[in-house]
Amino acid sequence: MCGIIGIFGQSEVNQSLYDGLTVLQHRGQDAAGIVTCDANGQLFLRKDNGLVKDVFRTRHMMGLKGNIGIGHVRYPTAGCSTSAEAQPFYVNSPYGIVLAHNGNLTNTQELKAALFKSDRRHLNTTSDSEVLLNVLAHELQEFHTLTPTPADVFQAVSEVYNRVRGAYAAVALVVGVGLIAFRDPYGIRPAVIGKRMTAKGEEYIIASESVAIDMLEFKFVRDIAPGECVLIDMQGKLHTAQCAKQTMTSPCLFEYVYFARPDSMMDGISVHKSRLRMGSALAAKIKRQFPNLDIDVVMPIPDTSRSAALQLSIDLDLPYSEGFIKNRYIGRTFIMPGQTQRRKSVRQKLNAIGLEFEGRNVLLVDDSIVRGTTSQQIVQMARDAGANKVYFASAAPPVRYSNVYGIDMPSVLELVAHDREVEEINQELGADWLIYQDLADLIAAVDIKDRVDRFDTSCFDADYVTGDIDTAYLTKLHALRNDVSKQNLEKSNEIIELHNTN
Ligand code: PIN
Repeated sequence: MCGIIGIFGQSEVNQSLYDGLTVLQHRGQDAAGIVTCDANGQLFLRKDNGLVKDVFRTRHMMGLKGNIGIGHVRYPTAGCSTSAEAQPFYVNSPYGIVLAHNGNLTNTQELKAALFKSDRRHLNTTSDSEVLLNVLAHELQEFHTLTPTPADVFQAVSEVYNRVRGAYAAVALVVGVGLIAFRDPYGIRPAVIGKRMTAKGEEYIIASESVAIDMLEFKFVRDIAPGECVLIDMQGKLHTAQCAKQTMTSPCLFEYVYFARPDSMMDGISVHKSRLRMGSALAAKIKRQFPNLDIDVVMPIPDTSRSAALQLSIDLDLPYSEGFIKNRYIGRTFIMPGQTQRRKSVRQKLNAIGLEFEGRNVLLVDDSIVRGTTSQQIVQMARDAGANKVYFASAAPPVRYSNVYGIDMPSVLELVAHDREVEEINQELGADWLIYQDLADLIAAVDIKDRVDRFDTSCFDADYVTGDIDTAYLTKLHALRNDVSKQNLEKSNEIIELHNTN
């Protein structure tokens, strides 16, 4: 998963892009990058591995000149951990284009072959963003014009939609043409537009989440529609068009469960409110299944699950307490490569307040259970802290299948719920009792006002909305995502980096 931002300003945009990336940092902590473009059409790029605050120093910021720019924060995905694969990517022809994207393409191999054989384009990394950029560049090149019109841009993006499968929300800057953004025909990954008026004229922002719009004091305009393309031309004029033949609003359900910031609105839905409703739905299920359950206190596992846990405690009329304290200065366990590192980091990340646990029956609430390794250790920590009974509730249903649309989940065999029933999962976690949200309840909790056609629910039910995911694809993905292959890849990347520095 990644975060994208693009700004068309009336003055220098480097600071705003930087600030915007810091509020999108939760979408990816692996690498960051910004490209700006000045009035002469010169592009300035800074990208590297690391957090936004570490990648950009004053000297880099000074060099990022110009009133238009795009930025990116990257989440580590298999095959993508060297700084050469940080985004945005650049191609010089036609015009000079840079692009950053969030998502995952599902026909990358086919596209790579076509780019080489038919389009005569060279790819220098394994990143699918470079693939997407080259498809867009090729389609723009087909017009053989020095001054493409908005209609040409929209036609090129239509061709991108014809060729590219999977999930993608992209921002691109085409020198002399403007700032472009587009979202795949299913709208799996999010993208929003904002606007503000200045003394010099209008400014526009495109971002993965509305929190960036709020923070930079733009006004939220709307979500980019699935299959839509947005162009802000060099005069600052906004052009939009529906460029895909068939579309469906089918956002990723996991964004609401865990990934997005609670203060964002996505496809017309408040992430925060959807999490409160997840808590209510879970409380109702607990009441139905275990009316006599002896819970003394409800505890969130910080941070994401707080909203659901709070609402759950209110609905069950039980005390809510924060028994785990999180060290704010280390990364999220979910994204850390390698099992050994992950195991160690749970203890580094959380500490239990003994007094909150001693002799009590605690209901721990988490947003989801993926590998189960963190949950298992947390249950043990609660016991070590003196809990009498430890119950566990997940605001999401069992995660049983691969995510192929840009959330870097492990191989299915590493998912604790894969091929296991709830009782077996509970045994793995070592809790006294485990309850999961039902998928139908989760969907109802998020889409209360019927804003979307459906959701991408594939990691819960293997229903892949793009219709192109077969066993062969999933087998290949499994080979890439298991921990052994990730570690090998990390090692080979280290070797590549060593070669580069020598
Ligand atoms: C983490 C949110 N959330 C916690 C991410 C752990 C699965 N994990 C998914 C639970 S935070 S495990 O609150 O945003 O920091 O099942 O893989 O062990």
